[in-house]
Amino acid sequence: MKNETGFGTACVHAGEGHNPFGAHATPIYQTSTYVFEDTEQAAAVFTRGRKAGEPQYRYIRSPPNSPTHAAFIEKIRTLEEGGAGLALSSGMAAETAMVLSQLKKGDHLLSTDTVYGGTYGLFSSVLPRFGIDVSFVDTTDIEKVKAGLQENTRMVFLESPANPTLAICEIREICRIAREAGAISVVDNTFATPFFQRPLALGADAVVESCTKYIGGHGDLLGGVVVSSEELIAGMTRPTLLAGGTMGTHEAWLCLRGLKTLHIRMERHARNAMHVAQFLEDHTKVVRVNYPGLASHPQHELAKRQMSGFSGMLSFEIKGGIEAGRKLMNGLEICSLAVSLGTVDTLIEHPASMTHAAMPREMRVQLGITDGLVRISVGIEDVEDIVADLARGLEKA
Ligand code: LCS
Repeated sequence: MKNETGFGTACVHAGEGHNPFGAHATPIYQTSTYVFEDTEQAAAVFTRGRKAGEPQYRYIRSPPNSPTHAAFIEKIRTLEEGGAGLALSSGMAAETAMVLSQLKKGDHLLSTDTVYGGTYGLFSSVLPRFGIDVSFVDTTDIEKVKAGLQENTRMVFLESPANPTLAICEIREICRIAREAGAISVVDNTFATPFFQRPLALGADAVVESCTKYIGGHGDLLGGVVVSSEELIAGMTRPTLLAGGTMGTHEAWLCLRGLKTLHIRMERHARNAMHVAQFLEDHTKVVRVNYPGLASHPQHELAKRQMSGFSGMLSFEIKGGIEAGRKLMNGLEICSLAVSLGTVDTLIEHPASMTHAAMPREMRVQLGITDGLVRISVGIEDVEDIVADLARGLEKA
């Protein structure tokens, strides 16, 4: 579903307006429930809305939840070029809603091997308890994806760029192969955001995203979203409301506001990240930098084709392993030592002991998540200050 306006105009305007009293900003409808005039109206709202064609606001857990949620969903749906969406309480809740509603006992899920540690935990330790078979495959290699598909594969889950190695897989081709095999394809678009990558336009059936990151953008909320076709979202709505992981209203409003500046923030995140990546690549204490914008990235050409920019995340391997990494991370003043990502300020972390600690060590090492790997979510500060901070820290490492 192509946008009628430019991306930046959609960031600012999509979903906005239609507010009572001429309110300019969309209000926070801080209410749990909705009042009916009589039982007839109540019954009508449960089937079709207050008047024909109006949304069915009735209780906060039931999509469309509230007018604030609806405005946020309309904005993100427009940006991701999907037909409909659902707002969840976290990125993990969005993934859980996705798998709970689409998979059943006996089905197989094929997932990218390099995924966020929480995603790995959900897929590797929770789903098998419900009889869902899961395998983790190197999705940077199409042949391995083909070989990994099974008779009972019903979902292919991709994370690209992947957390924390920034590995990139060929979304269009994998989605095509998945469809041929009778599986739906889901892409975690958290790292790229719709500003740099639109998985639905590349052929994916659904997008999941942690709104905690770039969508909110300011590190002050927890949220998640699913965007897909109207049909798939209609099928997800009831299991999702029954599972209960709805986004809070204040969070929906923060996401709505955050998205208004997505295009501006992402440009600056990416520009700064490129600068930091180049600085690190030239530094004598750095062994390797993972950033899709560098010519040295193994899928740099694919990233150029598939994405319109390289976003703000990078990771690098420091000489001297974990000890050197500790000295670096403890010696910084502007960059904060913290998990999460996609915030206006720069965050630095150690995946092996923090975000990816739940992954078995052999698997981590095989995926390139070595003990000396450091991840940076490059913020929108003046890049000279970020680089100076890292330079000081690396001196101590
Ligand atoms: N998908 C990706 C790619 C993520 O990086 C995360 C969280 C999630 C999904 C889950 O989102 P949440 O439930 O936290 O909203 N990633 C984190 C990280 O790298 N550090 O802290 C959280």
